[in-house]
Parts: sequence; C-alpha cells; structure tokens
Amino acid sequence: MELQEKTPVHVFTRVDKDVFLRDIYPQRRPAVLRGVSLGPCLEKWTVEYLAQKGGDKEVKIHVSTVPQMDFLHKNFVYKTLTFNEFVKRASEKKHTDFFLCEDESYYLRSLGEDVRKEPADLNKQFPDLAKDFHIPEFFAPDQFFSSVFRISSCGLQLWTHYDVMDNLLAQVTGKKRVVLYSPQDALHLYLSGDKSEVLDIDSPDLKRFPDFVKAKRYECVLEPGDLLFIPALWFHNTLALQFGVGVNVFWRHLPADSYDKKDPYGNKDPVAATRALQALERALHTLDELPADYRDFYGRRMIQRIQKRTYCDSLTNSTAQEGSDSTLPSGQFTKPG
Ligand SMILES: O=C(O)CCC(=O)C(=O)O
Repeated sequence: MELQEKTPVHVFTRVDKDVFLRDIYPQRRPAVLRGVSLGPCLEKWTVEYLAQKGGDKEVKIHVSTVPQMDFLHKNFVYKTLTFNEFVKRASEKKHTDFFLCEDESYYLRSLGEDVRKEPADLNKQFPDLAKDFHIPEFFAPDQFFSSVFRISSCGLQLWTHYDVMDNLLAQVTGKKRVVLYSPQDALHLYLSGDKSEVLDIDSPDLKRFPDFVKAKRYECVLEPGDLLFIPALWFHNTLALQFGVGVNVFWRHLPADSYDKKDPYGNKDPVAATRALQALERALHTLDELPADYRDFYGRRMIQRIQKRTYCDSLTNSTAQEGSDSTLPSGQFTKPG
C-alpha cells in the first residue's frame, strides 16, 4: 500500500531569466527546469574526463556500508581520497580498494579551501571543470554564495534536510530522485536541527513517526541536464538512481546581513531566527518558575500568540492549491537581479 500520495514537481521547459523571475521564482515552490543550457559538462563529464581534469586534488568524502546515509546517527565515516580515485570508486559497484567493505557507498559534497570559513566554489577548487559548467544567470552576481559538487554512488540516499538559501540543483550525469516537503510541513517531519529524524521516507516507522504521513510528498526524477529550483527552507531528500554528478548553486535570497557570517554550508538559520529561538528558550526557562498546570496554561497561550503573529495564510493556500499564484510578504525579500 502506498503510504503517501506523490505530488509531481511542476516541470517547466524553455525557461530563461525572464520566465524564471516572472513565473517560477515568486511562487516559492520547487520546480524542475528542463532544457536550460548548462554548458559542455553534459557531454564532457565522463568518469575518465572528470578524473583527468579533477586530478589528484584531495577531497573529503562520506563513506558508508549502506547506501542510506544517516547524519543523525553517523552511520558513515569521513575519508580523504584524491578526486580521480574518488570518482573512479563512486562510479563502480564493487571496489577492489575500499575502506569498509567492497560494496561501500560514496558521497562528495565539495567544500571550500578553508572548510570552516569558505563556502565551496567550483571555480576555485576545480577551475578546469568549472569552465564546462555554466551557472544560469537567474540571480545577481553579488547574491552568489556557493557552487558545490554533489557526486554520489548509485543508490546513495541523502537525509532529508533544509537549507536557508535559494538553490538550483543541476543534474549533470545520472538520474536522481528528489523528494521535497514544504516548510509548512516542518512539524510532521520530526526535526533535529535542520534534518528530519525520519530516515526511511519510503517505509517510515509510523509507531515512532505517526504524523509523518501528514507531510505532503513532492517528487521528481532529475535527468541529465535538468535543474531543480529548491526554494530556501524546502526540505529535500535525494536518491541517486545511477552514479551521478551534480552541482548545486546557493544564492542569497534575503539581505546579506540576514545570514550567519560563519556559515560556509548555507544551512545555519538566519541570525534573526537564531535570536528568536534563543529568546524562546529563555521564555521557557522563565515558565519553569511556575507549577506544571500554570506552565501548561501559559504554554498554550504562548503557542496561540505565536501562531496568530507568524502564520501566513497566503503561504498555506499556495501549498494547498496546486499552481495558485500566491503572493509573498514582499518587503523581506530581494529579487534575484
Ligand atoms: O543532490 C544531492 O545529493 C543533494 C543536494 C542537496 O542537498 C542540495 O542541493 O542542497
């Protein structure tokens, strides 16, 4: 029995900057963009070519004995390999050289030169390969944050998480299934920080996660050449149906000073959200001065106050009504150039 109905992600063809900015971007919903020119990478990026051009630069990779990687319980190890050796291993099913077992899975999320300070940038870390990949100019150059290699073994599944920046995920080779959930379904995803505790989204443990079925599942299969627009805060879970090479580009959608300056990954909450969450912790601590029945009473009133003040009906409607032309609370958002 199918657990959750799958809602296909809308596919757009013949998208240029004008169409993106007019018809797609303001909806704040994921969209597959098919046929946007990504440059010669589509023809060139074979395993041999990647290995030759990427050379023996060292990369830090995730390695696991099982294809479903779990960040919360860390069922993988970080290892270092040269890029050419990594690509070779990630593209094969069984390995003669391995760390854990002969059918181990590999995943690369490329990093900046100074991992803790610098976001990944293909132009800096892989200049020879970056020439082959054309970033669609859908946002202003000063909004650019990072460009990240996403290279996975066949079958590799990455945990459900959200990022705080807008994102174009380009699939260059191989096919990838992507499942997405709206930010408004956050409460049904059993979050631990930016990640969902529900690892097996296809066969979830409903005793532990009974509300997971309430989350609306959006799904698409990316083919080579496809771009997926993932708006900030939308949860995504990826499953490589084949060995695949992707690149994702994050850009700043809010004013630059809204973001945490020490965030090379683009997944730390905006500074105002962090401050608000800290204030909430202080408020809860204050409630601890009261007996349980009073805490319950004032806790409920606080929830109601937060809902009244923050919930945005126009967003709820746009999630419920497929294809409706929702409007955003505009003042906060910068348009991407
Ligand atoms: O494609 C992947 O493997 C993961 C992509 C992702 O998490 C992202 O683009 O933020």
